[in-house]
Amino acid sequence: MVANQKYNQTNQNNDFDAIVIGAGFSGLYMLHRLREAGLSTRVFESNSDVGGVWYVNRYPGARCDSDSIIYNYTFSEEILQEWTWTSRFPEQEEILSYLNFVANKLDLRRDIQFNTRIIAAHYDEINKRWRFQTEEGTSLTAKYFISGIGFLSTANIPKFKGLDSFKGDWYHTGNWPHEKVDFKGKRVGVIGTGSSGIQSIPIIAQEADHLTVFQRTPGYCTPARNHPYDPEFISKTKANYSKIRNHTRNSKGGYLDTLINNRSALDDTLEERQREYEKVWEKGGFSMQVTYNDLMVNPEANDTAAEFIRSKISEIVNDQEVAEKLKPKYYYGGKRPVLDTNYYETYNRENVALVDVKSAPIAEITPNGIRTTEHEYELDMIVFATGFDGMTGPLFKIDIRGKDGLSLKEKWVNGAKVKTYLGIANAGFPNMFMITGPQSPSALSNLPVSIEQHVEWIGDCIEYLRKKGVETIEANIDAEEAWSKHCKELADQSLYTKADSWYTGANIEGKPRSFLIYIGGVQAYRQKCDEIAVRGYDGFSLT
Ligand code: N01
Repeated sequence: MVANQKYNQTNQNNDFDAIVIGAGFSGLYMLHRLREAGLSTRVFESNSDVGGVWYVNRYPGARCDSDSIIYNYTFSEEILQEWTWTSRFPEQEEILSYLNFVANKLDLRRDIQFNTRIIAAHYDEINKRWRFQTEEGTSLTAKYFISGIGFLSTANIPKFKGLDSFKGDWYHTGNWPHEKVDFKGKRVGVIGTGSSGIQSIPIIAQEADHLTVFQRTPGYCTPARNHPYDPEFISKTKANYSKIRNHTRNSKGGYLDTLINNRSALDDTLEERQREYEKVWEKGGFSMQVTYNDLMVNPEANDTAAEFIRSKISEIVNDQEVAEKLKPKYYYGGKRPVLDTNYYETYNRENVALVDVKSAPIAEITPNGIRTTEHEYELDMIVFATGFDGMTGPLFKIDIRGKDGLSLKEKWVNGAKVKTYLGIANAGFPNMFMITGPQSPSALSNLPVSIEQHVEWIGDCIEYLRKKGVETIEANIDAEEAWSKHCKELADQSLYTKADSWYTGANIEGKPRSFLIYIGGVQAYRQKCDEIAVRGYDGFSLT
């Protein structure tokens, strides 16, 4: 309890029913839901406005790869009808405008404290309240603690020797400046070829004098084929939103796509498969993943899709040596696939070079550029598209302590033994809820669908506790064990765990490997969560 004592002089005015961290998609809806239920709620946000990941990921080309018409809240018919998306895959700026529109419409800002980072959240067992501390030293208390910080909000800047000595400017895609970065006349280096790199590389290449891409692992890209929406499509969509919502909630990933062929890829001949894959390639989006029913479980079936994409790379890229370097060799989908716009075509430009830093890793950043173990590349600017410390990273940035002063980091053995109940709750951490926490469908789902489900489940749970006069809710250890085991068993049957990626923590040096996503799908997950609620919160202790 030592850790809790330093917060004992809490100001009475700083006491709330609920404190939510983060004002992105999760925190905004959580605030609305709890306010509607009559709880005094305060959201803390380290940025200066709403938006979460869409506030900070302003890199050139940043856009979402969920269809815009399902990348929104569905809880309010009024909001659905008043907002109009302009294209299939929305740009960062448009998503941020959408979140601002929602925040204004629901008058959310009055309960959000911006520019304020919560650095500690400790559970006070005697008073049964969470005690928080901001970076500036302000203390606050609340009965309920809800994390809306997401799982991709901690930028990963690899610890390259010499970064401080670099004479030019450098940026991380996940923490991009608000003013335009001017690449004109510059020799730019981009490190990283995940979603952020693949979206930004074609745009930077158009503007920069020269672009060098430092690739450690290539991605599997399929064309986005983004296009503006016409008024007829929009009015049809608006008339059909309840059907669309029903569809996404009862699907596997919360997307519009459904399984195209309910058979193995190996049941078709090579020619038949080629025809099927060509169709989805032309259509654009993520349909490749749902062309057959065994692409993510059967390595041989998976290789047919992988090989199709590899053959496309050879067709698009003129220089076959470059094409070979761009071809991924791991399972398709093992790392998150990427929707691209002119990505492979960019390597046909004269001002673009690809450097393989798997065979010759980056040794250091020098005052004039990047030195690999083979060569020094002179650069005026470096873009780190090196991703995030996913899943546990954002939670570990806060000193979260539950009963007996045990920290979440200790409980989860620095990420080596993460155990949660439903990805929402933790044994030993009463009245704490995580939105899209580890072991929920999170990254393998369309996030607004998962976020709405979590927020509504948590909101309903808190209302239930208040109605029944229950002071605390806490996950039981055996329920947590069983859920974590179930998540692992499902994941082990898939190919997701077989590649090195941020899904498994392999992107961060020294980070323990574990796959922390429930892969059973949003429909099965919702059903499970609802059953638990109906049984009076089975697997939780209510006191
Ligand atoms: O990050 P990533 P991201 N030396 O981790 C490389 C979501 N998102 O920001 O693969 C050299 O995917 C690393 O190499 P490797 C989405 O969920 C969505 O692109 O580890 N290279 C990799 O190539 C996505 O999956 C959207 O070998 C190094 C790259 O950096 C997630 O965010 C848009 C390195 C990082 O790729 C993360 O995407 C953007 C080193 N030391 C993001 N360290 C959309 O909705 C890392 N790398 C479209």
